[in-house]
Amino acid sequence: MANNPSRIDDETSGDVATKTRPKTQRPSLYKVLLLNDDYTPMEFVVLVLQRFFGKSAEDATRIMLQVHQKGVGVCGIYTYEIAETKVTQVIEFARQHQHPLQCTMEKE
Ligand code: TYC
Repeated sequence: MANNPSRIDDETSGDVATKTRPKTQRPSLYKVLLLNDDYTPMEFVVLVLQRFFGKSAEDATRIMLQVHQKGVGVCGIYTYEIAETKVTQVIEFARQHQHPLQCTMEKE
């Protein structure tokens, strides 16, 4: 009998109300780094930073000069697979143009 107050529902008696709070994990991030060398033209490095990392001419020039002076510089910070793709694209583009430019990634 649906409305009988003395009847204990077999389906729900003993159930405990719970509220699940889904744990979302943020992915690890990786810095993509450009390395200095003595042969790659400065204009080529600026082009790489604009083409593959979406930098303005000004930002690209600033990052290129930092790499030139300090030996290494950060092009961008990405999740693993995006960072890996950028590294591959840069190395392949440099290889096609016969420049020794090197690019690598490092966990943040
Ligand atoms: N050092 C290079 C030159 O004098 C320029 C350069 C800058 C090369 C940054 C690589 O990642 C680099 N032509």
